[in-house]
Amino acid sequence: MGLIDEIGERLDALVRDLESSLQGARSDDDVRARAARIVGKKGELTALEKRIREVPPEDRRELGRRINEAKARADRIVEARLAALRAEARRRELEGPALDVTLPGRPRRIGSLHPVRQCEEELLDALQALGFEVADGPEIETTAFNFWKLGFAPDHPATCMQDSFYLRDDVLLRTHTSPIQVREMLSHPPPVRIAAPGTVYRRDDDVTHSPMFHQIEGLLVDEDVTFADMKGILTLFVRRVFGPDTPVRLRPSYFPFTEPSGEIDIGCLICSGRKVGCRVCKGTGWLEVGGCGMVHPVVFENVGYDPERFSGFAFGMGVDRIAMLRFGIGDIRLLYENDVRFLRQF
Ligand code: FA5
Repeated sequence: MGLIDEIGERLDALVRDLESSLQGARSDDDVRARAARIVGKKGELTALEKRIREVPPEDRRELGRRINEAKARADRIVEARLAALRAEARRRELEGPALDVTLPGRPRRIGSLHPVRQCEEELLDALQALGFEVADGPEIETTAFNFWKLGFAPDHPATCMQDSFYLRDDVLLRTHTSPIQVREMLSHPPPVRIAAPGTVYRRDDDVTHSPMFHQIEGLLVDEDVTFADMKGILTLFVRRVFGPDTPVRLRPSYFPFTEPSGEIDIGCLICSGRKVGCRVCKGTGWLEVGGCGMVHPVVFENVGYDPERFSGFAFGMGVDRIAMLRFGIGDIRLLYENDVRFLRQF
């Protein structure tokens, strides 16, 4: 018998082996594992294929044909066994106990908005009701928009490399939403009335300071806007959000981009001004919700607005802090741990 017939018989034997071996396979994986022993990369049939080099050149074509035919038969045997297993599984399912459609389904747990997002929406709703339009800007900001056009001096502590997350010397993760003021004024002539929510970043980390937190910026610019307008609108806004009788006060402060500047305080939501022993307002009766002030003429000059003709006010609030006050959360870090047991409460 020539070499070609010897290899040919071996091929036939392998295909028969495969067929009988697969009869014992009970799962798809089992079928594939058994098939791999013969037709896999390291299988016996694959090894035989390599022997094609040993036969004389005039017989190679014939051997190639026989090998391909054996492989095709092997493939058909594998497919047939897989199909038989599938049919068997279906038959068992149909013969098994009937599906009890009266069993109650598994309820899907409905998620809810994150407490920070809930507060952001409430604050924005109140501002939109007062005529502010929502605007936004990028989280990766240039030092020009984040600092210089807002009148920060290069030696201001906030501009320090240690205080902010810098990507390059002149590019950083924005430290507040105030650069949106600059972007808005550069791209729109007055009047402007925007509310801009956003994520901001600082090198902070303790129970009331997170390295990533959220602010909402407000900006209103027009002719004849006064400090009294600012106080009136802020009071309306705070009362819409925290209740109609909430006391509001403005406390002198400093921001490079507003003059005069103030902090917006509201009467303590927890002790309602009774003060004694209140841990939330630390016995002061007041809670700080953000900063505000009349837009500094330097900012108007930097964006090409005439400071003699236009005036305006801006404010910025920490949304996470407001959520903490609102829901009585003592540690800001709880807001970002994504623990569903905590989040489900709100
Ligand atoms: C500012 O960021 C000013 N841009 C706000 C402003 C806008 C003033 C427009 C005037 C006009 P300040 O650094 O105080 O200001 O931050 C504002 C609020 O952000 C704070 O009152 C506080 O509620 C919140 N905040 C600040 N740092 C953190 C922090 N690390 N984690 C959580 N909240 C913070």
